Amino acid sequence: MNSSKKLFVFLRQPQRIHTARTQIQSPQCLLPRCSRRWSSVSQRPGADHVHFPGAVNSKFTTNLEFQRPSTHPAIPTYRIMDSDGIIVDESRAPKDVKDEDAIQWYKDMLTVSIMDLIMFDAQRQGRLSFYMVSAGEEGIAVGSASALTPEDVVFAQYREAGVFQQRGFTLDEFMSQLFANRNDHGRGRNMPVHYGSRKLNIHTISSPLATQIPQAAGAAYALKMQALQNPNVAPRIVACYFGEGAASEGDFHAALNIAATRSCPVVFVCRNNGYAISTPTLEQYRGDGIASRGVGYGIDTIRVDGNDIFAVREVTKEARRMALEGGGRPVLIEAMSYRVSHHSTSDDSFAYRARVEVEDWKRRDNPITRLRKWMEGKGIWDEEKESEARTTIRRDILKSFAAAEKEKRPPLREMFTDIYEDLSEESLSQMKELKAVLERYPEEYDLAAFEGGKDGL
Ligand SMILES: Cc1ncc(C[n+]2csc(CCOP(=O)(O)OP(=O)(O)O)c2C)c(N)n1
Ligand SMILES: [Mg+2]
Repeated sequence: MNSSKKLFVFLRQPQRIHTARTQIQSPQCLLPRCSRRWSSVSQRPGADHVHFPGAVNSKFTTNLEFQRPSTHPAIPTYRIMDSDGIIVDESRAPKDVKDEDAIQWYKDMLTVSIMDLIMFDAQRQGRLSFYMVSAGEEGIAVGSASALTPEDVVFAQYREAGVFQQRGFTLDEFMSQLFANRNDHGRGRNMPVHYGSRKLNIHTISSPLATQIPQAAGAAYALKMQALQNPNVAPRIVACYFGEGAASEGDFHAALNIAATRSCPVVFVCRNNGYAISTPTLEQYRGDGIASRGVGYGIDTIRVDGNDIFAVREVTKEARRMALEGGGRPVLIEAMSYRVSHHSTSDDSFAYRARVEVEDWKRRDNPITRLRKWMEGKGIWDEEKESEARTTIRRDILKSFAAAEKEKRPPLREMFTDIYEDLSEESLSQMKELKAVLERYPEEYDLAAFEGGKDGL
C-alpha cells in the first residue's frame, strides 16, 4: 500500500540532514541505511538556518515568540467506526477483515469481559487474593494483538488480558496463574494477573510500573541485531503496553529516548484510560496526552480511538510495518479509552469519581458493543448467536476455574528456588525458619494444598 495515500497520518519526524564527516563504527552503523553522522555547526553564507548540533534545521527568526502548547492543535484521534458500529467513511472500511476474524475478536473480547466478572466476584468471595479487570479496554488489547505475528515479542502491563487471549493463552493457563497452582508457569510466585508465556513470546508482567518499557526497548535492540545476523529469518518487533500513568515514570522517558536514538523496532502502545488508580489525567500532566511526548522524542506517533477495534488494529499493523522499515525504529500509539471498572479489587473508585460518570461511559461507548453493532449491521451476528456465545464462554471459564481451584499448589520449597542458580545461605536459613514455624503451629496452615505437603519444603 502506498503510505502517502493513507488518510490516517502518523506524526512523522522530519528527516535529519547532517554534514557527513565521519561514520561511527557502532553496531548501529552495520545497518543497511545508516543515519547516524557527525553533525556540524558550519553554515553556508546567507543560509536561513544553522546546523546547531542539537537542533537541526531550525530557522532563524526575528520574532520573539515562545512556543505555547495552547496554540498547537491537539493531536487528532483516528477512528474508522463510531460508537454505533457505523463505518464513518466507507472508503476507510476495514478491507482485510474476514467475517470469521471479526467474530473471533469479538469472542476474545467477550471472553475477557466474562472472565473479569467471574473473577472479580470470586475475589470478593475470598477465593483468590486479587484481580484486575480490563473493562472498556478489551478493544485495545485484542485489536492491537491481532496485528502482530506470533513471533513478535510482547511486554505488557496488567490490563492486557486480551493480548494473552488473542495470542492463544488458554483458560486453564489464566486460571492456573490466578489460583497460583502447580500448573502456573510462574509456579505460584507472582500476584494474580501477572501472566507470562514463553510459548507465546509474552514476557511475564511485573508489578513495578514502567519497568517493562526500557526492557522492551532493549529487547527490540536485540531483535534488530539478531535480524542483522540472520537475514533469512523474518524480522520481528517488540510490542510494549503501558498505561498513561506508567508514562509518568522516568523509565518511560529513558526508554523512548533510547529506542529513538538506537532506532529500535518497538511499537509502544499506551492505553490512556483517564486514570492512574485515583489520579485523573487532568492531574497527571498538562501536555497533549502521551502522544505529544512521542513527537518530542522524535518518534512517529498516532492517537487512536481505543474503543474502535478496527482502528486500533489498522494503526498497529501500520506501526508494525513502520517499525521494521529501514532497519528499525520505534513508533508510539496512544489508544484512548475509559477505565470502566475499579483500578483493582483493592480499589473503590467511587471514592474519587462519580458513579454517574462511569454509568455514562458504560452506556455511551464500549468496544464490545461497538463491534457487536457492526456485526449485527452486517448480518453476521444476532441475539441467538450472542446468547449461545455467552453461555459457551461462561461454561468453559467455570470449568477451568473449578479445575484450577482444586489443583495442588507447587511444593513449598519453590518459594525459595529459581532466585539464584543455587539456594543462597539466606534462602536456606529462611527455609529452616519456615519449617520451624510450620512445625510449631501445625493447625494454622493447610499444607495439604501444596504438592508434597510438609515434605515439599
Ligand atoms: C513504581 C510503581 N509505583 C507505583 C505503583 C502503584 N501503582 C500500581 S498501578 C498504578 C497506576 C497505573 O496507572 P496506569 O499506568 O494509567 O494504568 P491503568 O491502571 O490505568 O491501566 C500505580 C500508581 C507501582 N505498581 N509501581
Ligand atoms: Mg491509566
